[in-house]
Amino acid sequence: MGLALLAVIWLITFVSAYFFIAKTWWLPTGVAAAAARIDHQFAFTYLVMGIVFVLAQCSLGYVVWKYRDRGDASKAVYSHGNTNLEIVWTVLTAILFVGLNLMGSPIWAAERFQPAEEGALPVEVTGMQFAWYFRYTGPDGKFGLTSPKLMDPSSGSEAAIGLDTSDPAAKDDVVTGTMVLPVNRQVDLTLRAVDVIHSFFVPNFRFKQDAVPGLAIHMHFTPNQIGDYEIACAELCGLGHYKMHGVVKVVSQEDFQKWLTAREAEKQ
Ligand SMILES: [Cu+2]
Repeated sequence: MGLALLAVIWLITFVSAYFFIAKTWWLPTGVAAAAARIDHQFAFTYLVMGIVFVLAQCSLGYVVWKYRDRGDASKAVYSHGNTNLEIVWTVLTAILFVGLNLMGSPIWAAERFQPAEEGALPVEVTGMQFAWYFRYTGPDGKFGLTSPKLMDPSSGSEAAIGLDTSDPAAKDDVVTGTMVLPVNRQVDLTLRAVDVIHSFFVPNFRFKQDAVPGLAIHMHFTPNQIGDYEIACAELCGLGHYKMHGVVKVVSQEDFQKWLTAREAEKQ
């Protein structure tokens, strides 16, 4: 019986480790400037945790087999365990977790806390049950005012995000249901939410950030490959959460300018 348990534990360990080593289900292609560093950190975390997992499960199987019932069972006694050993593995675990955090956080912090570079494209993303809207400043380079009082999600588009059309700066703002971005230009993102917390997640950009009602959250990233990529909501935000997704089209600088000029012309 002890041997059978050892075999089952080792089998589960090796089979589950195989799927990660073979990358059966893995991340989609990374197409943003920070993607390589994020992937490197991700792979490193998996490698370290994978080694810990395999070692721990192998020792578990071994111990289960070693202390199997040999038919000469003596009475089991309770022991408090080994305090020194407990201190050692708690400290090691703490160092590991804090260390991985310290290694990874600068990548995220650079996108979150450093200001966007000069010439970055300002785009505002608004999440609501259950859609995403994207706003561009128009020729004046400024976002117009919005107001929670004017928000009317059932009307969609400008009314949904509460655009105050009496504000001169709002007159040329372009609001769309599809996100279009120029390749190799930094995007200065502002994230907002109308009703509940949503999470703007573009797996290909390795970008995920919550959109919180009442907050305007700034982040920036740089897409570096032309193509269509999926936007998902990564926060369980209600019954329609599963269908809250959109598309981000990364196009050439010229195509982007053409598209934006056409949208701006529609506003005239
Ligand atoms: Cu959502």
